[in-house]
Amino acid sequence: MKREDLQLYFIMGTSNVPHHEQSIYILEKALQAGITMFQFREKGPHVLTGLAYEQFARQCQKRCHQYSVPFIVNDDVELAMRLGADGVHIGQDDLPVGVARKRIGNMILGVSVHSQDELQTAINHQADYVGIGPIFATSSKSDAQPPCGTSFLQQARYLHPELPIVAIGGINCTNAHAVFQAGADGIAVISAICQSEDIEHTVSTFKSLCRINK
Ligand code: 3NM
Repeated sequence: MKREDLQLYFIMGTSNVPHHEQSIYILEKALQAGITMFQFREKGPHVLTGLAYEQFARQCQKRCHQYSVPFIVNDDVELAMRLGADGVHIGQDDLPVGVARKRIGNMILGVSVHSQDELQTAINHQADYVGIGPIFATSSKSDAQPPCGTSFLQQARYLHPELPIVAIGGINCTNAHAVFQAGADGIAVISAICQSEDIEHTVSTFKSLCRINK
């Protein structure tokens, strides 16, 4: 994985859009506009299951391949293996980092961390990147922790200058600069893109903020 792949990391599942049929259209628009990584995250109320779940994942993966954008699966290691995904992202409530690393071999492994201990464990098991958040308040994750601001992000960057870090949670075009200034390589967003009225404009604004701060 290239560190630059984290620059604009789009996360989506069917519950993040008003109508399921819009999901692929939104992903397509976001890919055209220049997102650099994608995470398939089918969580929340009324999620797809069984065959529909897997078919939707495959549709997303196919679009990502067309744009050479890494396709990452949230949490579901078995699905990631079946599909031959580019990687897996796990949180602290999912399977342990060491177990995930063993199962997926050298696929990309991303881990959400909220403390120095969690960060060190992720590094010890060769996480390819870590996610830090929620930086700001978010309504896209019902069990999100309270917003943590940028101080842990800054600390992580200071202690690990070479570690790929993506910031997440409540990030939009207005506050993204603070996150880049704090040392993030990129931002991970759901609602900023899913609820955007002009995805092309949103994506280009985020990407220009990222360049300014490099
Ligand atoms: N994980 P939005 S916050 C999926 O803190 C996710 O680990 C978080 O959505 C974490 O960009 C979050 O709409 C939701 O705030 C991000």
